[in-house]
Amino acid sequence: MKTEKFLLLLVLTGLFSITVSAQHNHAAMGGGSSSNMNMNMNQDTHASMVHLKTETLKVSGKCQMCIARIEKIATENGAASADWDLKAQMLTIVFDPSVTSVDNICYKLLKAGHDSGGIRAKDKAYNSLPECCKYRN
Ligand SMILES: [Cu+2]
Repeated sequence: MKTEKFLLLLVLTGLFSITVSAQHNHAAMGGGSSSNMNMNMNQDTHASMVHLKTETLKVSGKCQMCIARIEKIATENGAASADWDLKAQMLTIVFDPSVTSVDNICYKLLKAGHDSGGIRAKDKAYNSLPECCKYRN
């Protein structure tokens, strides 16, 4: 009887410790997968921070010099890339919204004399453009 009780106790203790270690492993696995989730979330956040936006706005100009000037103004004011289509009078900019904005680039183009984003450049700015660049009739 005594030996049987002892063996039973031994078996129960053994089972108990197995159960505990199983739960412990489960908890460790749970912790592991949640930290993976955190890593993924961090990666997503990081990806959105460097996510580039592409916008197109109407910019008035006339010649090759305008192409160079307009694109230079855009890139000097934070655009990752800029492409002004002379025929379409449209500027396409690729930029990081945490670095610059359409409004910022638009404002700088207006100051240089180019009507931009539906806003007319001030006469003083327009008159400062070289003769070949004067796009108004
Ligand atoms: Cu020009």
